[in-house]
Amino acid sequence: MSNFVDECALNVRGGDGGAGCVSFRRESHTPMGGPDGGDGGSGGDVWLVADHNVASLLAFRDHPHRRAASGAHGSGRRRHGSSGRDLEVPVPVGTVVRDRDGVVLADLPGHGDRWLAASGGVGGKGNARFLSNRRRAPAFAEQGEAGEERWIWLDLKLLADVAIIGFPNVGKSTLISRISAARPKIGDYPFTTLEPQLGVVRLGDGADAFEMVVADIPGLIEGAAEGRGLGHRFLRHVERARVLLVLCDLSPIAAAAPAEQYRILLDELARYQVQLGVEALDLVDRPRVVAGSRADLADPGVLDTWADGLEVPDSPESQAEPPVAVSAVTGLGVDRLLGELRRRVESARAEEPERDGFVTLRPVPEGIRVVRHDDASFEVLGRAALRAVGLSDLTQPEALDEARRRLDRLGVDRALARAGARNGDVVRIGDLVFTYDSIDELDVQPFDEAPADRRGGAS
Ligand SMILES: Nc1nc2c(ncn2[C@@H]2O[C@H](COP(=O)(O)OP(=O)(O)OP(=O)(O)O)[C@@H](O)[C@H]2O)c(=O)[nH]1
Ligand SMILES: [Mg+2]
Repeated sequence: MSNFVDECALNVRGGDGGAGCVSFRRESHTPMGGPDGGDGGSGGDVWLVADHNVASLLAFRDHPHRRAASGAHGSGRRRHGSSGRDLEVPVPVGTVVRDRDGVVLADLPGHGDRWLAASGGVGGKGNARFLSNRRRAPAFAEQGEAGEERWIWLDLKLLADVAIIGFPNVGKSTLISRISAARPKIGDYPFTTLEPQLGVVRLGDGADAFEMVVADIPGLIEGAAEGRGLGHRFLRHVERARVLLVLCDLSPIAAAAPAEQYRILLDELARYQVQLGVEALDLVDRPRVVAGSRADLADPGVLDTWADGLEVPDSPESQAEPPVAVSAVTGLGVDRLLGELRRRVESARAEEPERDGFVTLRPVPEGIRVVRHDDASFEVLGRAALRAVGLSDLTQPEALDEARRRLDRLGVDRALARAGARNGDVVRIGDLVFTYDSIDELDVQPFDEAPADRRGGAS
């Protein structure tokens, strides 16, 4: 099985918050001391971090779950539980994150870019926090909030300065192995390269030093759009290249004349662009450099004339320099080609807008949401609502009183009414189940309008 994985699903889960503690001070001279239960620690967050040492999404193929550590529970004497450690998940540079519906949540194009994939739960408050004038001995604490959990879909689109495209067997891999430290497999047969390879090309030194990342993409053939050859599977890795290097085989054994190869390759790029239906994608207008490969094998006549035939309708003026004939074996033309690529990459980089705010983010809304189930029961969803009822012992009148007040503050009553709940309907919030009219009866209404005699709760 291939070791290059460019799509995967990942399940991320933040650590759970630790529970708050119920405890009362005990000292020899104060047998019935005040509450001193400490808070639970918060759970760790899960972060995706772009890392140029990670080449593909392989690590997630067989192990798609990542979970951060949970917070520790609080304990007596107001000792707070420690927080769970954050988990940093390294992903390749160029990873795009989507949700179930394909909506882009984040894009991590630079080494070190970070995105919060799942937040840890908040730790519960200990009973010491619930001490008030009217509540002298709170015998409940808050539970820790569960960590956020979700599936996300990762999609790798390599970020290269230059992507080499060409027919199979034209010498793409031989070229990248000549100009960089990359060592892809080279073979005298089509489709030797089955997955994209990146190589770093270093030019000049001192103040003139320059680096560019070049991608060797599996060969393309006519009809790739209809799935021939390796199809369009790898063109996604061309999408974000700054410059395209179109390599046409000049050798007598080439599958087609150089100009014909060029035409077919551009045609495939155009079809790919149409298939994606993304107008913003400008593959056909992307700066490109055309080069002839295996020039040492070419007939002298071909060498003189091959570039004349590169007339392509609607072609942009991006091909200002005459195409270069190169041989990756003898080195002919390679320096000139690299100089040309460098110029193009430098000007493409210079034209790019400064990156600020590299990720697009759609945070999960904090509020509450009411859904109506098929059995006519209602469920209140949302972190805030779950947190409101996350108390250690809801059979306690005091705890229930606290939960009620919190739900009221969140506007749960109004939200239920708006959703069409009527007296007698069953409502669920996390583990708490009650009937709608009982909310009213239990006095969930704006706090300051509550009758004074009920305000004191059960104490
Ligand atoms: N004489 C000569 N042979 C070359 C040159 N470049 C590549 N070759 C040979 O051409 C064959 C194909 O080379 P590759 O680099 O594997 O070609 P490729 O374009 O990567 O092929 P795929 O990965 O199959 O798409 C190999 O036998 C190479 O040795 C060259 O400049 N001159
Ligand atoms: Mg190859």
